[in-house]
Amino acid sequence: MKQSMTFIPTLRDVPSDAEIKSHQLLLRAGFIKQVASGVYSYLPLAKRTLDNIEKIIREEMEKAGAAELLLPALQPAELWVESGRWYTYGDELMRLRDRHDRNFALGPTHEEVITSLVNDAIQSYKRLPLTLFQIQTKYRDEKRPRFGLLRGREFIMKDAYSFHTSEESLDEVYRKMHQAYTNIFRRCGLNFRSVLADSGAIGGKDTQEFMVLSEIGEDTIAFSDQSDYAANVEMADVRQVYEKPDIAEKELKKVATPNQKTIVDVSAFLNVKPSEVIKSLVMIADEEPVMVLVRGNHDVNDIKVKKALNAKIVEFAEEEKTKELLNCSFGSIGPINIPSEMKIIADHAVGAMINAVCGANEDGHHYINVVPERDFTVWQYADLRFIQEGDPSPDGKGTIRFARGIEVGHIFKLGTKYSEAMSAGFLDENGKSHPYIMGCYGIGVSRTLTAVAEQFNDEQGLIWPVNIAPYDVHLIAVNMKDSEQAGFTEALYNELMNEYDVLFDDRNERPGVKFNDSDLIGLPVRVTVGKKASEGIVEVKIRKTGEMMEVHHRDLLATLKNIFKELSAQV
Ligand code: 9G3
Repeated sequence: MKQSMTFIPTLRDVPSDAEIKSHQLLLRAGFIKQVASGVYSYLPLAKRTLDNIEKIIREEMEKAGAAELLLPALQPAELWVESGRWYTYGDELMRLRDRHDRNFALGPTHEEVITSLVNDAIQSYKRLPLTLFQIQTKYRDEKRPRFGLLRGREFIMKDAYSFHTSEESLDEVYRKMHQAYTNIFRRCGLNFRSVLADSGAIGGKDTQEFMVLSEIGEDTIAFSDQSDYAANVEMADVRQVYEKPDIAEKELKKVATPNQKTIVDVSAFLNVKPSEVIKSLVMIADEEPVMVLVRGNHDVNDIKVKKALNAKIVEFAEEEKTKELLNCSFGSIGPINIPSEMKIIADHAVGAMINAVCGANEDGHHYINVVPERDFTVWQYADLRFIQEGDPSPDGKGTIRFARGIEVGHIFKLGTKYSEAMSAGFLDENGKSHPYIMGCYGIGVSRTLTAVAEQFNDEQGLIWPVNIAPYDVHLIAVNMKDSEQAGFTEALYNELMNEYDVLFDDRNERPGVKFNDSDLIGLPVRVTVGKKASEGIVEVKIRKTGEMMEVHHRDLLATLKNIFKELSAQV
């Protein structure tokens, strides 16, 4: 493609509203253009890059036995009413009415559509398992779209859905999908980890997220420094054995702690460590108030509280609710002498505390020398805290470290959540009907593009991995006005095109502009035709390493072959 023919509106300045490197560079390199908050145009370079990512995805989906289809973005509300999600999803679900005033949603995901489609067509167990996928635009009205394509309101997702008669069959497809995702992200050149995750609102049990390690990632990953254990921090189990200190129990005492609210204040005021203070919170679990206790140096993990209580909804109580229940403010809450209907659940670490401090449910007062099970009774001990850096890894190997990650993929064992909600299922060999057992598997395709841009760039611009770069070679004529150079480059262009995707910068621009744009766009290899054209010599530059070499054009194809062989071997 000649650059004078295509559309690559590069920018010299960094757009002010772009906070992260990938967003800045994709805008400056003329890959994307914002149309509205969280809504972007993919310009020719981004479109080609997306196509390359999608090509890899299709190949791996094919290998995993998934058949591609394309579902509508425009989804009738009836399907969402049937699954019950029309009323549970709020502003994030983009809704509209057609000319007959019928309700529709712009699809944020397609469980309803695909389950209804399969149910209408597949009744017999003989037709299962079945795995279908699409690559399609999704719509989610994010409250705070940001970071360019990373969190957009319109984005491209590959979403796959599998239908099974048994858990074993689901396990097999789930494993194949995990392998397919591993292949996809490796072939895209990404540095990623698959981590244990929380299935969130959509339910189901095992789920794993594929995280691209990045400082600007929205998720925190807890991983072991001596094994392949990795989990979204919300999900990481804490498997720590706490030893009760071998000290005598002291007599419980109430002390004045005027204006001491936080754990730090109270522990400083009473001259104890935060880990010797019991942090008490009131949470509302399915409308019931529950007192939750963790050590002062730990944090309550609400996902774990929800699991421990087997509750549907768990929220932190507002301060006025706490005042209503315990007649005190947040800083003075404690488990001693609370209303009998309020259960106490505590993290395992609390069970090993002796002579601890806790709130006295009286503003400005705390108890000291508190002993659990002497001064208050815990209804249930459980793992209720967030894992912390330095904790032992739950698999017993090594120590936990944290990293930030960008979620680019997420695979779920859904079970029968949707098929039951939508009475969708199959008849077994005895003609008995069962709900489908399902899995679903997503990849953020446009998010993957931006994650690659985030991981691979330098001061000069983007550095595209060889498998997904929009073009292989950037061919640059330094001076198109010099007829010998122009002619030589045209000939080279026609020769290279047979072997590579070539972007030919044939513009009448100053050399500096051409080289800056080339470094910004970040194609794997640049071939420059300059003063030595008369000797048949061109300059070859490898974008990733900056390595430059002069090559006679008769050796050029062989040189490029070696370079691309080397770049591909590094994937
Ligand atoms: C909604 C809205 C936003 C949503 C959902 C529904 C996320 C929703 C979870 C999933 C699960 C999987 C298939 C591909 C892989 C991910 N945000 N999710 O269900 F109505 Cl507004 O999408 N779906």
